[in-house]
Amino acid sequence: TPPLQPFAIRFGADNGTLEPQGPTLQRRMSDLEGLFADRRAWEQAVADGDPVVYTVVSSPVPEAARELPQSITTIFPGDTGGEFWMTKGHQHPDPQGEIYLGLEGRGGLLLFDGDRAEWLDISPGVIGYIPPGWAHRSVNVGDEPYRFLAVYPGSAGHDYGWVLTHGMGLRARRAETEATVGAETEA
Ligand code: M6P
Ligand code: ZN
Repeated sequence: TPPLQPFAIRFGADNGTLEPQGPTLQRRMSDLEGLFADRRAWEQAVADGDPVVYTVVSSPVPEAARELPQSITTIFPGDTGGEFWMTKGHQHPDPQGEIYLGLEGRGGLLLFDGDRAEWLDISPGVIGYIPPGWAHRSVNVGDEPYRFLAVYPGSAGHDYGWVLTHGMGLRARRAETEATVGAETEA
C-alpha cells in the first residue's frame, strides 16, 4: 500500500477516542493468561465474569514500515491477587523506540531489557520513553481509568511470547494498607 496522505487526527484526551479511528481491541482477563503472579486469583476473575481489563483504539495509520501509528490505551482500575491491572506487555521484534504520553489517571510504565527493570510513573502530561530493546507493560495504579497515547514505528511489531518466557522483572502490587504503587522484585 502507498504511504498515506497528510491528515489530522482529533484525539479525545478525556474519553480515549481517535477521529478518524482505525482498529480497536478489547482485552479481557482471559486474554492475560500466565501474566499475573497469582494464577488462582486470575482463574477466579475469569470465572467471575471475565472483565475487560483494557481497550486499545488506534488511528487509521497502519502498522507498516516507515509509518508512525498511534493508539490510545485505557486500562480499567482493579487488581488480581493484589497485582494492579496491566497490559500484556511486549517486546518489539524489530527493536525500535516508542513513546507513551499520559492522558488521564495514574499509571506506570514497566520496562525490562532481560537484565534490568525500570519503573516510570506516568500521569497526564508525562512522556515515558521506551528505548529500543526494552519490553514494556503499562499498569493502572489508581482507582479510575488510566489512559495514555502511544506512538510507535509501524514496523516494530509485537512479541508477547518474550514476556511469558522472561517476565517483566518487577510487579506492581497494591500495598496491603493503602492503594499506592508497590513495585516489587519478582519472587
Ligand atoms: C500501546 C501500544 C500498542 C499496544 C497497546 C497494548 O497502545 O504499545 O502497540 O498494543 O499499548 O499493549 P499490549 O500490546 O502489550 O497488550
Ligand atoms: Zn510497543
